[in-house]
Amino acid sequence: MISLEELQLAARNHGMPLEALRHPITPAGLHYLLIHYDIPFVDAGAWALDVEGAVAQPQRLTLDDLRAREAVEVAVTMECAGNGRALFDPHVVSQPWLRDAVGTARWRGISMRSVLEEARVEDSAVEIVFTGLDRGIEGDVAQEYARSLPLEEAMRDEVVLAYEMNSAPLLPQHGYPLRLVVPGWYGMTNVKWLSRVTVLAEPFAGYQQSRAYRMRAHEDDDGEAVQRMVPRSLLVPPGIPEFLTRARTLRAGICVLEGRAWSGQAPIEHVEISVDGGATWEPAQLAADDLGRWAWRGWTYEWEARPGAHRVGSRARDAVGNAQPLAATWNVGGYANSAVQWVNVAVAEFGVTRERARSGASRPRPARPSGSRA
Ligand SMILES: Nc1nc2c(c(=O)[nH]1)N[C@H]1C(S)=C(S)[C@@H](COP(=O)(O)O)O[C@H]1N2
Ligand SMILES: [Mo]
Repeated sequence: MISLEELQLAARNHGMPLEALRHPITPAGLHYLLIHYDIPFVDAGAWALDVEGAVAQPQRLTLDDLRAREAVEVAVTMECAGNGRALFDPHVVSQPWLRDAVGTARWRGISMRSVLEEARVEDSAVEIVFTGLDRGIEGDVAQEYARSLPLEEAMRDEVVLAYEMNSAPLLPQHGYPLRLVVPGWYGMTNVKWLSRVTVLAEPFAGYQQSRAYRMRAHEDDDGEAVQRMVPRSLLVPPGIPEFLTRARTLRAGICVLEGRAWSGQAPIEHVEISVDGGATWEPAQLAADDLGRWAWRGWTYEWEARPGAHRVGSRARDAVGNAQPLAATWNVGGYANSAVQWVNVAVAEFGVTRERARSGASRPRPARPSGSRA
């Protein structure tokens, strides 16, 4: 089961409540959070970004310098590579995500390429390392959080050094004053509290690159680097939840199931729905993709919910044929568990709200077991 240490992580690093899938752009306070160490306290007046290494023209850029440049904005769905980890069996000890480590924001800042062009990257360059201000110890290694990108990825049009999230300065927990945003890649790539950009003539071998974030079948396996998000769809759990178990109850009749789907590999092409635990599947209706290529795509499905017990789920496929699996492949780090989300729904003729409204007011409140107190 989950230890107190994992609970300690889970209480700091919260997910996005799935009902917030209704928002095309996730309000900042509902966006998921993942912070390996501590949130640094940054004095933006004293802060500057250093661009150094294999460049002809090293740069030191203040926040005012960055804000004075041409701005770009992109809506991006970000998902932690560990999303779904707690659903793996055998259990993987780390941040115990269920499925809610995702969110979509509008990130505004300057294009990464413009910074690299100004610094005049040397011909020897192969990778760019992004280093945050936060420090900690992980796998016995004291480190600053740092991740690299191949040069050609860093030069992509839509890669942004962002100083705003949803039209406001970054919140401390999301990387104030500046973070990297790499659309399509898993969350760990998007280095927060950015302090240095270092151009390297050889591949980066830092902890978060060479030890963490690799798809390893067993402890001695070197594995493949985790990079782009695999397809996933999530649905807004229908009906109302029971407080403790979160089991869902829905009133019989037409229920429009809704959710969103995304893939870092290619655009979402198809979402299908099952209301019988996977025995049969029907296509969902895809919404217009007005947030652009790098954000999730909404979908709906009209369900005529009949009384009884149902198991509802959605499955996404992208334009290069990657499909969401019914069961994901276990790996040491517990990454990329994009297995279909099944929601058990009890459909009742009248629903429970009506029952409560009729009987709740006049009766004395029954004593509740302590487990159900907020
Ligand atoms: N400097 C720094 N950047 C970081 C992290 C971190 O711990 N330190 N966490 C990474 C991980 S694992 C994820 S999933 C995303 C989470 O971004 P968010 O908290 O803004 O949603 O930030 C990434 N960037
Ligand atoms: Mo993450």
